[in-house]
Amino acid sequence: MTDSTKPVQDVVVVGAGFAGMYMLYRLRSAGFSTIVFEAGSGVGGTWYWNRYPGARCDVESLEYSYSFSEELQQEWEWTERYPAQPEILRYANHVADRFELRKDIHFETRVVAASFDERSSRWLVRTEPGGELWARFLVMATGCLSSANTPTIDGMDGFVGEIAHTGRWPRDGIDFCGKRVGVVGTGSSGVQAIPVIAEQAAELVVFQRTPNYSIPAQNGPLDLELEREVKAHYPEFRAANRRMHGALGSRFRYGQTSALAASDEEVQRDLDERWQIGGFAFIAGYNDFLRSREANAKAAEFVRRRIREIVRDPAVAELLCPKQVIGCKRLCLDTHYFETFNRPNVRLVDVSEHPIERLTSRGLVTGGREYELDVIVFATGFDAMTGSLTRIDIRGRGGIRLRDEWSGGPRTYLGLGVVGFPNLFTITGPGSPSVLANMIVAIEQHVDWITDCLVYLRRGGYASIEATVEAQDAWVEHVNAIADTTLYPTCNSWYLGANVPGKPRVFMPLIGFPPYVEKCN
Ligand code: N01
Repeated sequence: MTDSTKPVQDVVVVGAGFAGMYMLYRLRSAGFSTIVFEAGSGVGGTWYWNRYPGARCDVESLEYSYSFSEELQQEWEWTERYPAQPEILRYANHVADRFELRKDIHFETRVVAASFDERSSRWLVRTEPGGELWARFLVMATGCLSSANTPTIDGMDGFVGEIAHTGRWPRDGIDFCGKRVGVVGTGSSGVQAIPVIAEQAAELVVFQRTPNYSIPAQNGPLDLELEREVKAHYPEFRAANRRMHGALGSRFRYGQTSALAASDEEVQRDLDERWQIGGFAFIAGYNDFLRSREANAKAAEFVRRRIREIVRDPAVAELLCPKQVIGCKRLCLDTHYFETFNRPNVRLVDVSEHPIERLTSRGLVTGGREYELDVIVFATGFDAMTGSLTRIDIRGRGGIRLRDEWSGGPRTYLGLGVVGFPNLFTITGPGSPSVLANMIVAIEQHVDWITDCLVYLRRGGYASIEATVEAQDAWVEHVNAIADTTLYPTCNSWYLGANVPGKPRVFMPLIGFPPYVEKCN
């Protein structure tokens, strides 16, 4: 029963990243009393925590930004083709100031539990530092990649040097000058950090378990002519991107034919041009790179050839050549990643056969050998898509726990709602395009949907909303059926939860933004 001594809000939003900020803006404009809780001391979410050297968005600046305010998108000036973390964080702060969002955000306040009271149809939300309040609706804007995954390794407490995770980077940074540094992990974070750390450190040892495909970002100062052109037609540009499979990249050509129908020379020419252009469109020249192993092999072999051309030591080049299907783990974009392995101060250590055994006070042991280090950087990723939700003790009808309900993998309707958890919304939750789309576009679509839904409930005088079992079951089946038409499920990616020991292997995001939007309408 609702305790009348505790405050009641219309909505509590968890997280003040790009999702939480826009959710607050929309709810406030629609007249809902709203409080946002944020564990960090500032806005920005993923861009607040991921301050590692080289951190940069892989989506172009002109696209990785809010579209809801014409004034905002006209006045903000990006400096590079892809925005670096400090610039994105400045942008997030600018948005918070411009729309006066901070007054409803409680910083350094972590939501640790939320339970649904069936009699009042309200959520009791508990925070640390200690506090409780009631909310009619609870919106999780906790991000898809925000629960850091640090491996448990014997001896971690005894290492006398510094340890950092890329996703929880110290605010004051780390001075690598003159130091012996180890980086564990070669996903997007490692691929971005390694070239920058290599320039500063005395020695850098990269511990690689799986080599990754990486395409040159071809980053540089923002093309002012392009900026003028985009700003002159921003709404049309945004609309064109929303029609794209991944809600981005409309200014590039996306091929509609099979790579198997083209000659090898044609395919190579196309890949070569796209390698020069840089970015994710590399793999978009043909429509079956992620559907046919034979087609995929053409793009994969192209990248392996480039690696062998770039890396001078043939043994190192071979170690860097990925063997899995290209694109089924998230494609990386880089600035001089493979070139970095030509530096005399950089060494690559393969830990695929001999996992990291332990840390000692002086360093890291693998393959029976100790590597002495002053700093160890874990670029080991995240408990993606579910971790930031299941680490909160969320209890729905009859006290059921989200963590238990999802013990066999996440189950949602539209990635927005969960059976047994009325009045709970998950922005870019599992089962929605989220990480397979431009995140900001996916966020805006979800936030708009949730706002419309709450306005509808208010207008109709409804106290609660919940997905039905049938709708959720059908949705989970739909997400899996789409994934099974592609090569995505064929390798050990975080999309499948395969990076976290013991996590059920379930393909979590929905492939394809435009058909998803249609289903939501
Ligand atoms: O994490 P990852 P990430 N011993 O999971 C290795 C987004 N992002 O932080 O592949 C040794 O991709 C692991 O090896 P393996 C983007 O969506 C975006 O790099 O599991 N190694 C892998 O090499 C991205 O995909 C941007 O065999 C271990 C690495 O650590 C997502 O975040 C920038 C290990 C983890 O790679 C996650 O990227 C950065 C162990 N015990 C991130 N455990 C931009 O937009 C794990 N690994 C730019």
